[in-house]
Amino acid sequence: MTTPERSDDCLFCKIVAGDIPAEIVHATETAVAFRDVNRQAPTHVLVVPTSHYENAGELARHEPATAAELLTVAAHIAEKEGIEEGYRLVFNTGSGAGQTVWHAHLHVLGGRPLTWPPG
Ligand code: DGP
Repeated sequence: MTTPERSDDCLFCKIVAGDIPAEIVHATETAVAFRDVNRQAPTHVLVVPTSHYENAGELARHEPATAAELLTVAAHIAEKEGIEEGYRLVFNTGSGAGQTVWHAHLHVLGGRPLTWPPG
């Protein structure tokens, strides 16, 4: 169920390709960061690989360097947004954890107090 190429019915592949508009905040060769439409914090950015894997585990197994790149981009976003003092990185993995889009993505959340445990 994982193909590195673009999946034609994948929302985030379409955003990466520019076929669906999104507020892109950063892009590298292997990752694209854009604002989440369903914002859960003043800063809520999604960092996605340009290649298509359905979750973070599959991405890490097939492209560990790209998985690491998502973290590097996330740290850059945190600095750019001025939230380095406290931000949260989340990979919802599987429907039981609330994953709704089946293209690996890292949530970068910050700009408000973040409680623990999460819901
Ligand atoms: P998750 O629940 O972890 O699979 O997160 C998917 C996120 O994707 C969710 O927070 C809302 C966001 N999202 C869904 N559709 C769109 C869209 O068309 N554009 C953008 N920018 N974000 C979207």
